[in-house]
Amino acid sequence: MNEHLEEVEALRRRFEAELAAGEVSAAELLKDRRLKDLLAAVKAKPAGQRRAFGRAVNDLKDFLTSAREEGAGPATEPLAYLDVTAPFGVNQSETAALLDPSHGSLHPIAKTQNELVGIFARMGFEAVESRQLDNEFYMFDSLNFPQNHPARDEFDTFFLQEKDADGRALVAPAHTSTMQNRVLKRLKGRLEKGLPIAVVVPGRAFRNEDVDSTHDHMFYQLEGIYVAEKVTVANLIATLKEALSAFFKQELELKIQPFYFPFTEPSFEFAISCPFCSQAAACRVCSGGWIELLGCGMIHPNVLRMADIDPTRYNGFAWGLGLTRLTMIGHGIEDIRHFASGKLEFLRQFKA
Ligand code: FA5
Repeated sequence: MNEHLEEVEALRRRFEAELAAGEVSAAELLKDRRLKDLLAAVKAKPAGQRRAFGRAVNDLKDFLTSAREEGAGPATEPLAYLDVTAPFGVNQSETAALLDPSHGSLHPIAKTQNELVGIFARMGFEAVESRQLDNEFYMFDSLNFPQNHPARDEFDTFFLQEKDADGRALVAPAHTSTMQNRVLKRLKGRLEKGLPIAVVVPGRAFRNEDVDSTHDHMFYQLEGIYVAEKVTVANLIATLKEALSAFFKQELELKIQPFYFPFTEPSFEFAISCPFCSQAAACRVCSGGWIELLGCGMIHPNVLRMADIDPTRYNGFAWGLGLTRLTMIGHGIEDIRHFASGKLEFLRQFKA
């Protein structure tokens, strides 16, 4: 046996030993530098030796190829993973180390939401859940945003690459107003029976915002929708004043400023008188005694038409209130980023 054939034999013994020890996989051995050199050397062999040498090297390669197909080498079981939804057992923990519920508490935003939904329920509003994925019809078209109108940009909307079954772009809703068309369509039968549509919609909103102490890219809103016959701006003001005074447990004043939303006409921004000071210049919560809290207005006739409601017969109002901001005001929280920080020292402050 010539010296090169001996080398092939030696290499084969090394490979067999390494595979048996489970140190390395056949796939890795196929990339072995020495094996590559031997394969490359076949052509350069003198004619008399080339056949035997070529067969030996290729046999070695075939041996590794079939070992790879059989899965030789280190065990290839999937990596152990942690099932975060399983309290015990699956994750090899001993017993269920569940914390006593008294250790936990509702998130402060959940408390604000529950409280407000309760206040509005007592005023005759039912609650409907919002969505975390929507499309551009509900985000813009159903809300009277003209095509290519700059007002679309003001909502800093996140667009997904995927489209829905009708080819419409999917969006992360930038406000809870995306629910208006659904609610109006679903409940318009009530109007014929002489009943109002009175609904609140709590939910998450997402915006491509620069995050700072008062702006997050995910925050909570509470939408309100009221439609009946002969509804006036006075009804809108009275409803919100009553609800917010009940929330802060004191009589509040409202400051009403004109604003623009494509889906309401007229549109307003409401500020509430600061519940913590009497217009003190140095109050940590307000500026000059007022806190801007929500956008609102009388529902635009086109929004009613999009839901097949006759705007010459029915009208109404809608609002979008910042639940996250309301929670900050209610608890004197100075930075919006605390809410999603997951820090226990922050959350424990709100244990009832
Ligand atoms: C709206 O979102 C309108 N959809 C409100 C509306 C509804 C008007 C129905 C008319 C009829 P605006 O962008 O102003 O409007 O947001 C409403 C409230 O959400 C703000 O007053 C504020 O309290 C809160 N908010 C807005 N952006 C953020 C943010 N980045 N972080 C935290 N809260 C925010």
